[in-house]
Amino acid sequence: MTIKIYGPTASRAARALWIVHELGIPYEHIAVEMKDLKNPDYLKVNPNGKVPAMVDGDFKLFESMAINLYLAAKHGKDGFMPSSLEDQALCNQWSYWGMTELEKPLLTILIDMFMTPPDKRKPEAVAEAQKMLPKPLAVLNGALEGRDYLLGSTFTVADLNLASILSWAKPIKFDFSPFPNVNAWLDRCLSRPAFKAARGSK
Ligand SMILES: N[C@@H](CCC(=O)N[C@@H](CS)C(=O)NCC(=O)O)C(=O)O
Repeated sequence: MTIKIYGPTASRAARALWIVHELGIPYEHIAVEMKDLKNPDYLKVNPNGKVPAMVDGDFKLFESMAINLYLAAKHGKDGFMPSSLEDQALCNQWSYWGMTELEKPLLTILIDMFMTPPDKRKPEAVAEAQKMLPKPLAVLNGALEGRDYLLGSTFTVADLNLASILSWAKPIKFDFSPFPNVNAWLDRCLSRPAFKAARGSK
């Protein structure tokens, strides 16, 4: 049965859309609008009233990273979901790390820049968010030293998940010059045809 991905392309659903393109699996995109997320019908899909959500037959899943790790485990080949327990744990590590260390400050800046009327913007909150980014980015820059991807030479779900979060650094024009390895890795990930194809979805 075709899996269903819920959520507009301009939301965290973009992550799930990227992975279905990357894996080449058939899917149905239900671009439920943000205004409809608390409707009873959608709450049956995700009781949080948030996107993305995924339905695979009778199985329902929410949380973007969990959806992607599930799809990678189910459909990944050629090392996209690595086979060793240790490497799988590293995929979890980078996925959770991106969510806890990077997502909030990036989103704070993105929302302030693009979704907040000028008179409601909060420069102090943005400055605070900017200050939170260099430390984890230095860690990531170190982890990428001498390698193309997080686990070595193969693009894995760890790269996809983390790059999907860091893709928000592009519209905010974050200055990556102190983090050249991150800059090169992010460009490498975001130049993948599947990333571009996913953005063409509704
Ligand atoms: N941790 C969740 C966050 C989900 C989330 O907050 N999604 C936003 C859209 S990007 C949403 O649905 N917002 C609607 C709301 O909070 O009411 C995930 O990664 O899936």
